[in-house]
Formats: sequence, structure tokens, C-alpha cells
Amino acid sequence: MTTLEATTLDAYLDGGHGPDAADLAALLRALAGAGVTIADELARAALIGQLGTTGGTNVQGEKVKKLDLWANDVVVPALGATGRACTLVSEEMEEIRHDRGQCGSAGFIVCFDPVDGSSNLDVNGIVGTIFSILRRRASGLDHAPADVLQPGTAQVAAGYIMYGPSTLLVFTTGDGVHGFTLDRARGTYVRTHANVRIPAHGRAYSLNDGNWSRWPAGVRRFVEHLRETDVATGRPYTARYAGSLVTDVHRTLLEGGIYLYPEDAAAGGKPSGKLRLMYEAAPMAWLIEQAGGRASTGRERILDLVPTSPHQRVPLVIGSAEDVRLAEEFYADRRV
Ligand code: AFP
Repeated sequence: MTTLEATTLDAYLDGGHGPDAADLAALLRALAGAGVTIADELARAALIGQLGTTGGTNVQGEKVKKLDLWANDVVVPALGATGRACTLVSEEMEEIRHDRGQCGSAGFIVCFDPVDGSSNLDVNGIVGTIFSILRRRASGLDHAPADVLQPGTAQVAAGYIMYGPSTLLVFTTGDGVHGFTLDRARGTYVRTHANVRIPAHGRAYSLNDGNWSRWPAGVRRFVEHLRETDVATGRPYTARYAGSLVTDVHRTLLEGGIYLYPEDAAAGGKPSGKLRLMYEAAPMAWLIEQAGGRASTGRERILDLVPTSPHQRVPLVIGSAEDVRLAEEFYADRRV
């Protein structure tokens, strides 16, 4: 565990390096600020009738929670106020939002899930905001669809804000993974997790076991392997699943282990899994790789995938390098 030191988020961002440092600092400050507003609203949501659904569905075909839209309407203007958020992709917006006025020399693309783990909202569970920032490549001010569809290797910043007992911002700009806890007394985020490294292997696995019958055979064999007793390899692993990627990946980042959301092998299921590449899998994959871990579809490296659409889904296998490699062995039937 890191020693507590009083590096504030502002001080850390002011010390940033590289061509995008000032622009990324502005975008990350905007996201951090939106995180404080969202955390406040979550804390009082039950008191002000903000729980429950809007009655509508989003581009994913999921029931939209009031707080999904509310949080989206906090993040969009917060990024807009930076003057650098040229193109926005959100889980809650079917269409890409392109603002020519923000596409000058320093235009960025921000992909985000305003409330990850919405199914936890009405049960006072932990949720989060996930974000991924890409540099705009297109010239001119008009929207270039292909410009959004960049692989995860092109990210210049990625992270999440976790709304748990404390509000925690965890991100990377390619210089390791750092976590900043919101200090409400000081009204600022303070670094509490510096240069986080994920253990090479863990003791926990995280997945929705209810989907068992729909998984590829290799995934089922892998999970059976983790459940077998073998003291030498620390098995059986324990099962942990929070229903929010932010919570499950954060625990895995700190304690090691593996999170999986496989594709459905069964007909009529989700052949590409459930998680969205651009604002769930890719940002988490870069974070975990920056911390020394690994992230794939079970077969391909997540960060190498070139998106075919902004809301594309992908299978995700992410966590400690040794655990993910082992899962890939089972995916490839090299282990039975
Ligand atoms: P929402 O953000 O739409 O609630 O989805 C949450 C999520 O994308 C991810 O955070 C969870 O790990 C996963 O889906 C939970 O999915 P299941 O409910 O199918 O287990």
C-alpha cells in the first residue's frame, strides 16, 4: 500500500510532461470536478427522488436510470467548458457529439460512461464514471467518423472515478497509474495511490456466474480450474462480483486476480459480450497494462482492437498477467 503524501491532483497535473500536458490537465480537472458533483448527487439521490428509471432505453437497449442521464448532463458541459472537447462519445448518447468550436489546435475526443454499474444505483451500491481520451487526428473542424474509431493504444489518458465510501479518481496518462482520493475538508483530490502495481496473480475471480450456460467451453473449464483445490497454486480462488466494472477492476488492480465478461457461445446471446470497447474495455485495459497487468478478449489484446463503431461491444478478460495468460490458455484449448 502506498504511503500517504500530500500531492494534490492540481500539483500532479501542473507537473505533467509531454505535448498534451496542459490540455490533458484541463480535461482531467473537468472530469474530476464533474466527479464531485456526481458524488454529491448520489449521496442525496434517495432524498430528492433521483432514484429509478426515466422510462426510456439507451442505444444499448437498456433501461435508462435518471442518474445516468443526469450524470451525462454534468459531464458534457464540464468537458465543454475546457474548450478542448471536440468530440464526445457517451454510453448515454446514441449519436457522437461534435462541437466544431472546440476543434481548434488542441481538439480531443473523450469517450465516457457517465454512470458505470447503473444496476447498483437503486440499491446504494458502488458505481463509477469511466473515461478515455484520444487526440484528434483529423484536420479542419468538421467531424470525421473514422477519427473516433482509434485503437486503445492511441489513448492519451484513461481512468475512472469510483463513488464508494470515498470518491476516488484513478487514471493514467502513460506515466503509471495513480489514485487520488477526494478530501472534502480541503475541497481537493489528494494522491493516496502512487504508481500502483497489480500483483502478478491473485486469489479472486470476478464474473457473472449466472451466464455460465452461455459461456464458451474454454471459459467454463477455466472457472472450474480456479474452483479446484490446490494449495500449491492458491486455489480455489474466491469469487467476487459487484456488478460494476469500476468496482471489480479497482479491487483487481489493488489485490490481483481476474475479471471476465466473456462472449456468449449460445445462440441468441451476446456474441461479442456486453462491455463497450471505447468507454469500458479500452480505458480499463490501458490502466491495467500500465500497472503491469494484462487485458484481452481471451484471444486478442484489447488495446490493439480497432473499433468498428463507437458503441461496439467486446469480450473482456482483464487483471493479473499470470491469471489472464492462464485464461487465454483455456480459451485456446491449450489447457483442458
Ligand atoms: P451498466 O453500466 O449498464 O450498469 O452495466 C454495467 C456493466 O457494464 C459493468 O459495469 C458490469 O461489470 C457489467 O455491465 C454487469 O453486467 P451484468 O449485470 O450482466 O453482470
